[in-house]
Amino acid sequence: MNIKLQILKAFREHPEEFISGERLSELCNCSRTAVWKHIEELRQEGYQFEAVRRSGYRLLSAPDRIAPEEITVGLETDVIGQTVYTYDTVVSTQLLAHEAAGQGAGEGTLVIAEQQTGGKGRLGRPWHSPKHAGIWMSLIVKPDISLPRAPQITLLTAVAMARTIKMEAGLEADIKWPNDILIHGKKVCGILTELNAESDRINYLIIGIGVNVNTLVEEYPPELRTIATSLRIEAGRKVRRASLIQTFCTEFEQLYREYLRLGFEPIRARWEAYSVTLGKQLTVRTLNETIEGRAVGLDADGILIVEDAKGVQHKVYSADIEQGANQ
Ligand code: BT5
Repeated sequence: MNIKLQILKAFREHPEEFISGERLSELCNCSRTAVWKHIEELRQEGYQFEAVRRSGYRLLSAPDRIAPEEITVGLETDVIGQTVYTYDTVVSTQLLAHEAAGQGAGEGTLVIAEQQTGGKGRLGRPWHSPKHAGIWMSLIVKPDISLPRAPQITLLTAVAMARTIKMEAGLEADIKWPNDILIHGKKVCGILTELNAESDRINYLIIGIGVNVNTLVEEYPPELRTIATSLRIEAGRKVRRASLIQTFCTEFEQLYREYLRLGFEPIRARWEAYSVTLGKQLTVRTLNETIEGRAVGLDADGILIVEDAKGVQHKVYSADIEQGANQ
């Protein structure tokens, strides 16, 4: 661990406390001059310290930066998010994550950017990813599951994010099948799961997650203003992106472990509790057909079951849905 990381770790482990220069130099195994130099560098990066003679330094505030040290220091996971690649401006974190996975990046690796110029949704739709406003990240996972089970990972991710939003912003989020997280009916987060597989085995999955964190209404293009929202708009305050990412990693890891041990059933029950799709009258548009019917549940594999007016049940693997009222 480099000196800067060790200094930040020391402050994270002793929040509110003064730590002397001498103690820091012992903890980091470096000279007091080196400590001073790194504290000055951290100040340049936006960290604020109070320095008091004889007492030492105290961390007052950290910038809302997407930097590896902000995410890995204090991260309470074993695997998820322990390796992080951060970028300023990229086309899409999905492309970089595919590249990283192809070069052997391990399970739990996160690729995050401050801005995407070609952020993408499903079916090549654009994903608006303005600078510093949100979390645009791709998570690499390598579950030992068969190909048809891949969509379950999207549902699991949505549950982890809904829980995270409650913990970090105090907001109740709803999940609209399959990949939208909504607050008061507007989209705050979208998930795009892509995979690399051979015959029936998955090599890796790239879970792309976009969260509108601190975006203001006027920062959305006109066509998104009525359908998109952000945590800041809903909570009436800014939300720290780095801690949201940390909480997400913890929640995801916990659910993912449970899923690998016990299968989809416990995830399904949780997903259903957040769902605003079940029980609704839907128009379902797949690549081949349009079905009108009511969402009656997820089957054991996580596939949406839609019952039409004749009582015929349809399995919906992948589609866009329009939701009506409860029936
Ligand atoms: C999604 O697609 O919701 C998946 C979005 C995944 C984005 C992440 S960000 C990190 C990673 N890197 C990427 O390049 N992508 C992933 P879909 O269900 O197809 O929704 C796309 C639709 O949502 C668009 O057609 C717009 O109507 C709307 N939309 C675009 N940007 C939005 C935003 N920032 N907030 C809310 N809605 C948005």
